[in-house]
Formats: sequence, structure tokens, C-alpha cells
Amino acid sequence: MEWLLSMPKVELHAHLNGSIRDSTLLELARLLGEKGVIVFSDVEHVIMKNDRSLHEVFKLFDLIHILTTDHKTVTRITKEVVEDFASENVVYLELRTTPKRNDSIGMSKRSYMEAVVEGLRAVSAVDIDFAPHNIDGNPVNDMIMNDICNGTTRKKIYVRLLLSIDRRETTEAAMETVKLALEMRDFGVLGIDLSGNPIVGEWSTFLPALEFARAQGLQITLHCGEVPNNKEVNSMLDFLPQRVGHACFFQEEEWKKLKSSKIPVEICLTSNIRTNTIASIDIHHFANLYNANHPLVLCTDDSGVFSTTLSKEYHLAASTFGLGKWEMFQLAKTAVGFIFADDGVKQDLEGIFDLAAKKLD
Ligand code: 6MZ
Repeated sequence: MEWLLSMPKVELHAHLNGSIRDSTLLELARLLGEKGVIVFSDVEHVIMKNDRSLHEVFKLFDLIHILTTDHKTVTRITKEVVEDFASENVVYLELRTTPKRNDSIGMSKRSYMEAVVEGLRAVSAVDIDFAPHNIDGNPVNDMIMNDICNGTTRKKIYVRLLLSIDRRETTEAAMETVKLALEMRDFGVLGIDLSGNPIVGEWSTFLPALEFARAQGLQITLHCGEVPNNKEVNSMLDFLPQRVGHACFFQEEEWKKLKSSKIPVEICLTSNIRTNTIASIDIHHFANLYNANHPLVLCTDDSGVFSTTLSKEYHLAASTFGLGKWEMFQLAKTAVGFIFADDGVKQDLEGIFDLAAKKLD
């Protein structure tokens, strides 16, 4: 476990509100309990519960959103989530979140995202590069140069953002999110994710917004096949997104399509087992894809909700499928090829992995 922790890692499928520390959620629940907004004792066991069905997970998200959705808290959780990933040597994080509108507290999708960016700015425990250029137009890398000049070496993390469309949303709401993503490109927004309760909503509702996003040069990742839905999985694969998440309920024909298209898969082992979308870890499709040399990346999905970390996901894969240090290192390194950030970031990350390779043994 120690070497998996110290190994550089790339996280490409992490939902902001699913990655919150339990201690923070409990603190927020206690505060809202004191204000009489919720009954703390009712929600405490819901937060601490470990085994949840997929249905229960989405009920928990509704609760989490009650606890977190004000600007100050969004800023706080963003800062904490980034620092938590960096603390276990995640060197590149693509963090996704659903921009939320809440008229009663004066929150628009844009002000929600500004609070997220504020959280990135507030990161202090590690060095962060979250945008191609900082607001003054100077490369953020200056910050790292300063550190080198000062003789200090601190952990550094690249963070980029994906805006999620929730499957509960209308075409117009999805379009609003895509337009916001375009406006926020200078703040490190690289693409769009389609997520939310997989039994809700229709692919045709989101397609116009996703097609618009693609035409404008945004990159796209889709939650695909998290529940059985043959027709949707086929339509999603025909759309040729840059990546897909989960890929649990695929049939013969869809595996063929996926493999021939070489679309990288974001694999979330613990999430799939906890929500019972895969019956047991030894039959997880990771093995099949890995053996077929199909592009894949291990991810946490919701490290808070599923009490996991990226190191734990690597450990689970290594111990279940009998993979050694070198194989796990290669797995982490190949993920650099599937990031949505530009070639400059890719080169920096490759340099980090090359350095780490020398220390491997
Ligand atoms: C589908 C998921 C998910 O966006 O509020 N989300 N969507 N499948 C999953 N597998 C378990 N886990 C999380 O983060 C929480 C939101 O991410 C999506 C859901 O829409 C959830 O409400 P944000 O930061």
C-alpha cells in the first residue's frame, strides 16, 4: 500500500460533492441541525452508512447538496477535496461538478462555479496549477519556479474542471451548462460530463447540448451503462465520446464497439461493488479490458461516499487481479494519455512519471 500511495497518480473521474470528507459533512450537518434546517440524528447514520444501493446513493446526494450548496461551503469543499487528492500523490485531477442554481440564496450556475474556482485559489497545503494562465495572464508555473528558487519542494497538483449535466435536467438547462463551460475555459474548464441517476432522463434530451459542446471544442465523457440500457449504451458509443465512465452493463456487441473505437474507460471498482452494479470484484470487467489492452484508468468516482482513495483503488486492482508494482505503475502512467488537458500538461506529467520510474524498485 505504501508504494501505491507514494506513486504519482492521475484521477479522471471524481465528483466534487461525492468526494467530501465525512468529518466535513458531519460538521455541516451539525450546523444545519442547530439552525433547525435538518434533524442531525436523522442524517448522521445516513452519512456514516457504508453499504448503499445505487438508489440510496442518489438519495444521499440530495442530502449532501442540502448540506453543501451555498457559496462558502462550495469553496471550502473544493479546497479540501483538492488537498486530499494531492496528499496521496494525485498529480493531475480532473474534477467534475454539476453547476447548480438556487434562487433562494442568489446562486446561479455561474456563481456556483465561481465558488468552485475560489476553492481552487484557496488551496494552500500544496501547489496547484488550475488554469492555463492565471488571472494576470502569467503562467501559473511561475509559482513553482518561486518554490524551486526558495529551495522548497512541495507537492504539486494540476487540476482541471469538467462541468456535469445532471440527467434530471432539461435540454435548455444542459445547454446553459455547456455555455458556461465555454465561458469558463480560462479557468481550466475542459469539458462536459453526463451523470446523475442513470434511470432518469433520456439520451435524446442531452444530445443537442452535447453536440453543441463538441462542435465548440469541449471534450466529453459520459456515464455509460451504469444500469442495463442497451439502446442508450449503443447511442452513446455511436456518439464517440472522448471517454466513458463505468461501462458495467455492456453486451457482446457493445464490448466489440467499445474495443474497436478504443474509447478509454474510467473504471470505478469500489463504486461498482458498493452499488452492486457489479456482483463481485473478481468478475469485474477491469480484467477483460486490461487483458485486451484496452485503454482504461482507475478512478474513485465518489471517494467520500464510498470511503475510498485512489491508492485504495490501485491496491484493490493489484490484489484482485495479481498485478505487480511495474504493471500498476504503467497503468497509472498510461492514464496521462487520456487526460483532457493540453500537450504541455501531458509533457509535464510524463516528466513526473519518468522521474518516479527511476525511484521504482
Ligand atoms: C452517476 C453520479 C455518480 O456534481 O454535485 N454522480 N452520477 N453515477 C454515479 N455513480 C455512483 N456519482 C456521482 O457531485 C455529485 C453528483 O455527481 C453525480 C450525481 O449527479 C451527483 O448528484 P456534484 O459535485
